[in-house]
Amino acid sequence: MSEKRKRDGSGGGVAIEEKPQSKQKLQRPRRYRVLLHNDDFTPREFVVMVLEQIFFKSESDAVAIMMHAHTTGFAVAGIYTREIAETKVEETMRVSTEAQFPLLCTMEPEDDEE
Ligand code: TYC
Repeated sequence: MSEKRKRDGSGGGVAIEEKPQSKQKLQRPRRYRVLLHNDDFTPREFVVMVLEQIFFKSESDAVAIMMHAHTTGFAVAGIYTREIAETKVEETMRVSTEAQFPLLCTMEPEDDEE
């Protein structure tokens, strides 16, 4: 990150604490959990296909994640920086809407504190 971006506050989504230069820490960009929610109608195979094709999971991981959502109500499909998480949510909602399934995909910050 450039000195200019630190001073003008345009940190591009990366939180920089206002501290004297010597104590400034580089902070990790915030990460987000992308969640797949269970429903009664989306076929299991479709959820597995989403996990393989959008989240790049192996078949065995995809089946395990799908079954976790199926039995507990939701599952973490992956953890990503904000823009990547947003894209995964958008792509998942696009394919499920196109296929006319009610599969719901959301995201939430990994660390809930400010
Ligand atoms: N519960 C669905 C069924 O029995 C399968 C399913 C699993 C749907 C996971 C959504 O996130 C989900 N066909």
